[in-house]
Parts: sequence; C-alpha cells; structure tokens
Amino acid sequence: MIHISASRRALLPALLLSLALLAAPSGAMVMGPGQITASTTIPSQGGFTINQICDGLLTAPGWFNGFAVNPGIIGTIHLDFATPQALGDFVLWNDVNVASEGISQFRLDFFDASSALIGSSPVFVGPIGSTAPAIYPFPVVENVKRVDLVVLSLNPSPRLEIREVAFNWSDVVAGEQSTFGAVKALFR
Ligand SMILES: [Ca+2]
Ligand SMILES: [Ca+2]
Repeated sequence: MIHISASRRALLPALLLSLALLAAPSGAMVMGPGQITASTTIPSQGGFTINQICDGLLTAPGWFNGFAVNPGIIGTIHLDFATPQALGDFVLWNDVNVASEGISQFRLDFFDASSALIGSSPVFVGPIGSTAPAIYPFPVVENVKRVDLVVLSLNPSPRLEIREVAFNWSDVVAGEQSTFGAVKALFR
C-alpha cells in the first residue's frame, strides 16, 4: 500500500485537477474552413495557398494539399476562429509531400476578441520528415479568438510547408514517423 502523508493528501485534488486540465482540452476540436480562417503576408509558392492549411483535407490527393513558400522565408500566420475557443493543444501536419521541409521552431500567441494578447506557448519544435501530425499540449487558454503561429526557424530543407493545422485533437493519432499508409488509415 502506498502511504501518502496528510499534507500531501490535501494537495491531491488540486494536482489531479491540474493533470486533467493538461490531459484533456476543455473545448471541442477546432479544424477546417468552417472554424479556422488562415492569413499571412508570406507569399505562397506553386499554388499552395495559405487557406489549404485549414481546408480539412488530409488524405490523398489532399496529401499534396497545403501551404508552401519559396526557400528561406519565415514569418507569422494568423489563425482566426469563427467564435472564441478554449484551447488545450495544437496539431501540426508539417511539410507538404514529406522531404524534411516544414517548420522547426515555432511559438503560438493567443489573442482575445479585442485582439489583446492573452498568452503565449513555449517554443515548440516541429517534426522533420514526418508523415503524421504532431500534437503540442499546453495549459488550457480560454476565450481565444485568434492564434498567431509564429514561425521562428525551418527544418534542414529551408522551405516553409504546412499541410494542415488543428486544435483540441483528442483522437488516437499515429506516431510521428508513421508511414503514409498508416496515416491514411487513421485519417481517411
Ligand atoms: Ca490541407
Ligand atoms: Ca515537402
């Protein structure tokens, strides 16, 4: 039997509540063109326009669907929501047609409906050469009307490419190095 002192036992409810908040985003999944509108001043390349990171397309031929930029350009991508949301994680499908492109370091800045900055995430690191989404949990932020995805650096192949983004993903997901087939099976 595990012995827990009275003082520690008193802390348990708060600790468990904190863990629950970290583990389960309080809001519904936010994804696709009805919920996210993406914009940026970064020019797109090759017909891979910014709206394709939130068009909800994940499967072939959507495999080649996303945002792509000429090499070496970084900047900020605005993700506006139709209504304010409680957010607990960010999902990033890095790199259109995987070849070690995409985001390396990035940060999320959270804004309310009056465009006031209400929080920022730590600096996260995007996966290299990954076919699967990566999920980045953070303590829940309430009443978020816009997220700025601040791209700080790029993967070894210096082309900013994003297939899709989402928030509050709670389904089972593939590991970061899963094959295309495994991802298709999960996300068709
Ligand atoms: Ca897409
Ligand atoms: Ca690519």
